[in-house]
Amino acid sequence: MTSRTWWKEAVVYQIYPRSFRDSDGDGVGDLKGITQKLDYIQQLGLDAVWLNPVYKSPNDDNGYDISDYYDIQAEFGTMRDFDELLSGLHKRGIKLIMDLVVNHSSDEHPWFVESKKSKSNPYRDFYFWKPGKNGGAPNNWPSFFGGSAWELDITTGEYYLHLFSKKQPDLNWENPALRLEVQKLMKFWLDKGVDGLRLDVISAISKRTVFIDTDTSDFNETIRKYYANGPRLKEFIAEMRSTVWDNYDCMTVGEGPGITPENSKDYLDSEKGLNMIFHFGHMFLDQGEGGRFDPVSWSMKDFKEVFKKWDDAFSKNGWGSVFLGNHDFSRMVSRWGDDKNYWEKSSKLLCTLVLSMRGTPFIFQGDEIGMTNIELKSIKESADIETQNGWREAQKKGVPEQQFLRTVNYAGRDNARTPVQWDDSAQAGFTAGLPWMKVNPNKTSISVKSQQSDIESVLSYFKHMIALRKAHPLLVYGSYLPIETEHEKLFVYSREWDKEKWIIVLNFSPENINFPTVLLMGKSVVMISNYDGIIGKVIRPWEAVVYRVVGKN
Ligand code: TEU
Repeated sequence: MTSRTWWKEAVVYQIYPRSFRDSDGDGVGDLKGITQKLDYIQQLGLDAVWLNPVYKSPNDDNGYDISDYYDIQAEFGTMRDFDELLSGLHKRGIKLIMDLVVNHSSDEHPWFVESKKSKSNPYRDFYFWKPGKNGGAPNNWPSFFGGSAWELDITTGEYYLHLFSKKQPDLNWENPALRLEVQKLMKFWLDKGVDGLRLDVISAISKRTVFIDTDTSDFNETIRKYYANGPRLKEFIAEMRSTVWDNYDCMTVGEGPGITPENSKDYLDSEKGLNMIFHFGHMFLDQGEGGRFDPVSWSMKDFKEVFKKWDDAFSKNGWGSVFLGNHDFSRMVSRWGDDKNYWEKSSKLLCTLVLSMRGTPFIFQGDEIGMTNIELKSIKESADIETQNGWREAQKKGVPEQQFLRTVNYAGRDNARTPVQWDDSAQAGFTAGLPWMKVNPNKTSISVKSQQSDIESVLSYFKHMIALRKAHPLLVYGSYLPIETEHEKLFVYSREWDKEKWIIVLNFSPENINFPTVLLMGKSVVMISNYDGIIGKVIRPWEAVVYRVVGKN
């Protein structure tokens, strides 16, 4: 029986501060804006907040390019505002998980400013510098954000590695001096009382320093084989654990492309590893060879298989996290549900899945009210480096803007970054100024205000589902067993714990599906459902039901 801990029982709410709430009218969300909404966050019934980066940054990648790990980005506020937010969360019994980006820094960080000055600079080896080859980059590695993963710096005539944007140079973890700096900055935030760390791209911190060419055109395969899971990864994680994390009651969750069910144990050693990881198996199901902007169709068969494979991996070793959306992906109801014809039912169904699975649920801001994708009318409206660079690459291949825009409106990260819709006013109650990113016009029908007092709303359902999970450890610690059904779109699984058995039935389709009553050999009680009344012979379009089996007929 797995040991009981707060971060296994917690439901975590992800806040992308830029888009959560603006308190000073500059159009950008800020820390005070979050503090002003702490009662709302508490009323959701949450236990922790994961805060995307708020450190000083030129915002090339909206804060994932850090230029000062010890100070707050001016547009988000001050360190005093941060301390006030942390205190406000703790007063409400809510923990804070900070986003730590240490696979790379900003090119405006003093370390890099020094490093690029000369080959003999003391900070030169804080980053990876290589001479070119055959008049070009040292190898053929592509960046996540299009183009080469190497940038020539004319000062010293060498190239530096950047797996992401060229303003995000990769830090050289082979250098013990760099690792010591990372330990120091982690201690700084943990000493302030931060309760956990989400480690950005942790899978890539150990580089294969021979930097041989990738032998595949499949980007996700290149990640797995060349960027992630390097030779010293376990050693670096173990070192952070022993020098920092073990001295605090802190939770650590690792994020990173390239983590698989097979290699997840390398990240989750109970003595020397992370507490948990995000798995992306389902999040890349619709990505073809070219990655995000090369969408392919996905199947519920594969979707269910991913959850089974990952639960198997975590049941043997470690603990998982469950999410269907975050700041890097389309809104979950638009991607996995039906935001046109079954918006309310499918929003509630997806919320049921996330909160009834084994693993710590991470809910992205706005998903609790069923926020949807946004339709950009032109690429210029995108505020995401990944999309802007993707368009640059698409143009080289002659892809028409409207065609690329359709892909962006399906898969782009802007979808998740529109301002939270608090009400139906001009800027949805997000800001009194002009928002950094346009508000979704459907704020007139989808907002906190329009749902807060409606017992049938997505928001109310979300709160009920959280309360159900909090009241029943079975949903946290129970076993997970998928149940085969005749219909591919029917996702059915059981959770069992301490002689109690629940069955969760999710219809991922707009059809009525004959309900396999064989599943419920015994009597059952409906614990929650997104429809009124239960027919029992048919599972209705996008119907979600959580049954508690109460014994034989
Ligand atoms: O993302 C890393 C990652 O997992 C990528 O696959 C991610 O989905 C990204 O959108 C590229 O496709 C983390 C952060 O979550 C992301 O916001 C940052 O842009 C990235 O690292 C670089 O710090």
